[in-house]
Parts: sequence; C-alpha cells; structure tokens
Amino acid sequence: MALLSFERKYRVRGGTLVGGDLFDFWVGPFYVGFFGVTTAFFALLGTILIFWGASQQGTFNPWLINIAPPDLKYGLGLAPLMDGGLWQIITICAIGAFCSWALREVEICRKLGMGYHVPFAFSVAIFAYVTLVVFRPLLMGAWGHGFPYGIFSHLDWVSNTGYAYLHFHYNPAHMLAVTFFFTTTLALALHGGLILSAANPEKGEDMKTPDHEDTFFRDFIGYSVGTLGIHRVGLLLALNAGFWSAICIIISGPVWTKGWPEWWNWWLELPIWPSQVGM
Ligand code: 07D
Ligand code: 07D
Ligand code: U10
Repeated sequence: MALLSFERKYRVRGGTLVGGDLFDFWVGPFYVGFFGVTTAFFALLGTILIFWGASQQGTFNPWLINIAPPDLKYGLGLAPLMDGGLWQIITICAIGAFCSWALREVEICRKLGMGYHVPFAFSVAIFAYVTLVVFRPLLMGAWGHGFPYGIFSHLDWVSNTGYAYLHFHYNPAHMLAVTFFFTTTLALALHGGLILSAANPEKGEDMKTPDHEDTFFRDFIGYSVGTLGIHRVGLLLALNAGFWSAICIIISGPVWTKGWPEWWNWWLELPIWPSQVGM
C-alpha cells in the first residue's frame, strides 16, 4: 500500500513504552512496535492452536470448530491438553493478543500526542471478555464456566447460560446493557445522518456548517449537545453498553443463583404493601 502524503509527516520516532527504538518501524501501512510483535506472536500461536484443535476434532468447517473449556471437575486446575487444556492455552493467547493490541494503540497515541480514548474504549471490550473467561470462572470455582471457542458452540453457551437463570431478560444489569446498545445505534444513526445531510450536499449545493447541525437539533428537540459533545455522548453510551454487559454476567452465579424473575420480588417485599405489614 502506498504511503499517503501526510503519513510521512507523522512517522516520527519515540513514544514507545517498551523496546526503545528496536521495533520502532512500520511494515507497509502498519506500525509494528514491541506490542505489534507480541500481538503477532499470541494471535498466530492462538490461531495455530485453534486449527490444531480443529484437526483433532476432525472438522475444518468454520461454523463447527469447537474448542471447549475443561469439565467442571477440573475446578481451577490445569486440565489435560485434549480435555480443556487447549482452551486454557488459547485463552492465555487471546488475552495476550488483546492486551498487546491495546498497548500498541497506546504507543501510537503517544507517538501522535493524542489522548488515550481509543485504547481505553478497547479495554472495556477486553474487560467484558476477561469477565466471561477469567473473573466469573474464578468466582464460581471452575474454568468450565468459561465459554467455548466456536461460532455455533458459543451461541449454545449463551443460550444455556441464559436459561440457567430462567429468563435472562429479567436481569436488571442486562436490561441496562441492552438499553445502552440500542441507544448507541440510535445515536450513531442520528450522528451519521446529520453529518452526511450537512457535509455531503448534492452537486452544486453549498456545504452546510456546524451551526446548521446545532440549529437542526435545537429546532427539532429544543437542544443541541454540540459537535464535540455528541462524540462524548457516543463514547459514553458505547462504553456503558460493554461495562453493564460485564456486570450482568458477573452477577449471574457469583451474586445471584436463582432465576432472574425472582430477583424482582424485592419490590413485593417492600414494607409499603399491606400484606407485608400484616394487614
Ligand atoms: C463487526 C468487528 C469484526 C469482527 C468479527 C468477528 C472471530 C471468531 C473463531 C472459528 C462485532 C471475528 C470472529 C475471530 C472466529 C473461530 C473459533 C465486531 C465486528 C467479524 N464473540 N456472539 C458473533 C465473538 C461472545 C453472540 C459473530 C468473539 C460472548 C451472539 C462472531 C468473542 C457472547 C452472536 C462472534 C465473542 C456472544 C454472536 C459476529 C470474544 C456475549 C451472534 C461478531 C472474543 C458477548 C453473532 C454466529 C461481530 C453470530 C455473534 C465473535 C464473545 C454472543 C463469530 C470474537 C460469549 C448472540 N460473535 N459472543 O460482528 O452471528 O462483532 O454468531 O469474546 O448472533 Mg460472539
Ligand atoms: C465479550 C467481545 C470482546 C471482544 C474482544 C475482541 C478478535 C479479533 C479479528 C476481525 C461484550 C475480539 C477480537 C477475536 C478478530 C479480526 C481480524 C463483548 C465481548 C475483546 N441479549 N446474554 C449480552 C441481548 C438474551 C445472555 C450482552 C439482547 C436471552 C448471556 C448484551 C437480547 C438470553 C450473556 C446482550 C438478548 C441471554 C448475554 C452481549 C435480545 C439467552 C452474556 C454484549 C434482544 C437465552 C453477555 C459480557 C457483550 C454478556 C450477554 C444483549 C437476549 C443470555 C447486553 C439485545 C434472553 C448468558 N446480551 N440474552 O457483552 O453480558 O459484548 O457478556 O433478546 O454473557 Mg443477552
Ligand atoms: C473511525 C473514525 C473516523 C475515520 C475512520 C475510522 C472510527 C474520524 C478518519 C475507522 C473506521 C473504519 C476503517 C471502518 C471499519 C468499520 C468497522 C470495524 C465497523 C463496521 C463493520 C462492518 C461494516 C462489517 C460488518 C460485518 C457484518 C455485518 C458481518 C460480516 C461478517 C462475516 C461476513 C463473517 C462473520 C459472520 C458470521 C459468523 C455470521 C454468519 C451468518 C450469516 C452470514 C447469515 C446467513 C448465514 C447462512 C445462511 C449460513 C451459511 C452461509 C454461507 C455458506 C456463506 C457465508 C459467507 C459469508 C461471506 C457470510 O472515527 O473518523 O476516518 O477511518
């Protein structure tokens, strides 16, 4: 890929966290850095192990590949390779690759003198993943509570885990997470629509300004959050979606073991009902 004219200006030395100048270079369009090397290492090893696991399983059909976590009987110990050990090593590779990817983002931010918003945001996704395969299994006493690595098999895990709590939609943190996911798409649709409607006019027409964008929303809903503000709102919504997802699953098991519909009984147990105060 050709170097874009402005890229040369930004391809500056420094900003690395580890390794000094050693890996401070680019390959084609990609910045390498120490964490580029560790990303490649973990991602490659993890992928090779998934393919090796697939060969042992006897299928390379991508929909059907399944690397299962250990049986619950192994608790928090190491499991034999073909009985969940592979899942454990692949999990280490995945965490190594995701954290390396985030740290590579940090190095690029430092190089360019930018804020750390993007790596922070990715860290929330990593937090959700680590909650699923490390924190929750640790709290529940067995690696077997992690989800299996396979396209359909991980869907089965979500469904089974959901029904284990009878009706997962009644999980209040799941409600918050779902609402944040929905609101994020609404906000992005409004923002994408607004920017294109102002900044991408028909041929021959003038491009409109941020004043137009502000005015549209003041006319429409009486308030404009502003052109920088909408990006803050967007980030906040999206990060909350991931954060409340992690919360909704970490409380399922370690905190609440019954069906989620039952959790709402606290409402009926408030001392505001005649039946609760013996009337
Ligand atoms: C569009 C960026 C590109 C990324 C893509 C994913 C792989 C996996 C591995 C064959 C938005 C690349 C996929 C590298 C190949 C093997 C072994 C991001 C974009 C295109 N899921 N999930 C999918 C993962 C969990 C759930 C699709 C990963 C939890 C449901 C894809 C993780 C729970 C549905 C996928 C993960 C859960 C999916 C599309 C990790 C709760 C769907 C993803 C590491 C979060 C949908 C067949 C996408 C589907 C789907 C990947 C975790 C639920 C295969 C990598 C355990 C209900 N998930 N998922 O577009 O069609 O993400 O499934 O945590 O309906 Mg999943
Ligand atoms: C974990 C992904 C992290 C990804 C990383 C990067 C690569 C590289 C390379 C492309 C968190 C991976 C990158 C591999 C790829 C290239 C080149 C993201 C993660 C680090 N639910 N539910 C959620 C809804 C029901 C249940 C979350 C909706 C049923 C369980 C979200 C509905 C039952 C769990 C959500 C619905 C049920 C969840 C998922 C509707 C099943 C979880 C988003 C409309 C019968 C999971 C932390 C997420 C969770 C989760 C939405 C229905 C069960 C809020 C909209 C009623 C067991 N559900 N759900 O977490 O919270 O993203 O996980 O019905 O565990 Mg649910
Ligand atoms: C930012 C920015 C900014 C910029 C920027 C950027 C942020 C300041 C300066 C940077 C942004 C970008 C460069 C854009 C990148 C965008 C993203 C990463 C997010 C958007 C993502 C997409 C548009 C891709 C969306 C992908 C989707 C919807 C799914 C596609 C996935 C697959 C093809 C594979 C995975 C799918 C699975 C597993 C589901 C499978 C299910 C189906 C396909 C349904 C049907 C299934 C069947 C019938 C089964 C059988 C199917 C078969 C046999 C064939 C399947 C074949 C396929 C190819 C699917 O701020 O400004 O500028 O640059």
